[in-house]
Amino acid sequence: MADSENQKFCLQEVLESFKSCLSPEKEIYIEHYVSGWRGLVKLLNSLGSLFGFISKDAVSKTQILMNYLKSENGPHYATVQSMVKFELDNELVDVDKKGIYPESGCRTLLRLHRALRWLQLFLERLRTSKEDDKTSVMCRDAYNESLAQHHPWLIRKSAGMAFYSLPVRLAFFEVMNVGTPEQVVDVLGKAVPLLCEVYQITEELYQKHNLHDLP
Ligand code: 1PW
Repeated sequence: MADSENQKFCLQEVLESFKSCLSPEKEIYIEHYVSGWRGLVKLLNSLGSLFGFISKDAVSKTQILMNYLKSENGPHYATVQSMVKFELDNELVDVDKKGIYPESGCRTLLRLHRALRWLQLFLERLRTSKEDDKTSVMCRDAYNESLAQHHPWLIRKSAGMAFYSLPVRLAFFEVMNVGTPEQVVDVLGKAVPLLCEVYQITEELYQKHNLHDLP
């Protein structure tokens, strides 16, 4: 595991990465998208061993995208938009569900994109939560509303077990590493709309190119 993934999570840092993600033309830079996810991996790693399988998957998907960025085709992977164009133009995507390209950039990013929706729903619940609200319930409800629909039974069960082990609300706020609970709520108020915007742009792009069912 890279050193950076052992470092402490900081919500502000993730916010900065997702902020840098958007170009003035609202294209999404993959490098910053990935670094936002690398920040989130630090959060997952601080949540204990039950989150290990979740963190591992996020690491492997970010690694696939980084490898494309560093490859000779790197410039085509600068933004999500250019990646979609490049992979579609060169028939590097399983649009007809044949499963020939199980590691295409488009299908890999689709998984992270779905997970981003989960995160967005969870953080919004956290932001508006009351003192006695349970993080496990917020996380589970957000998961059931989003990512769970794409997961088989075994993963849903494992995820459900991991959620039970989440720290209680105030301890979770401390994990966010931005100061008092009021400051956490404040940063969440900036982070959630940003995640929402990045999510929405990707969602529309995938809809336009009919990429939502990539195997
Ligand atoms: C408390 C903070 C919550 C942060 C949520 C972000 C975690 C997102 C990763 C979820 C991974 C769950 C376990 C892995 C499942 C994979 O099978 C699945 N990956 C995802 C991201 O949904 C599908 O990938 P695959 O098997 O088609 O390559």
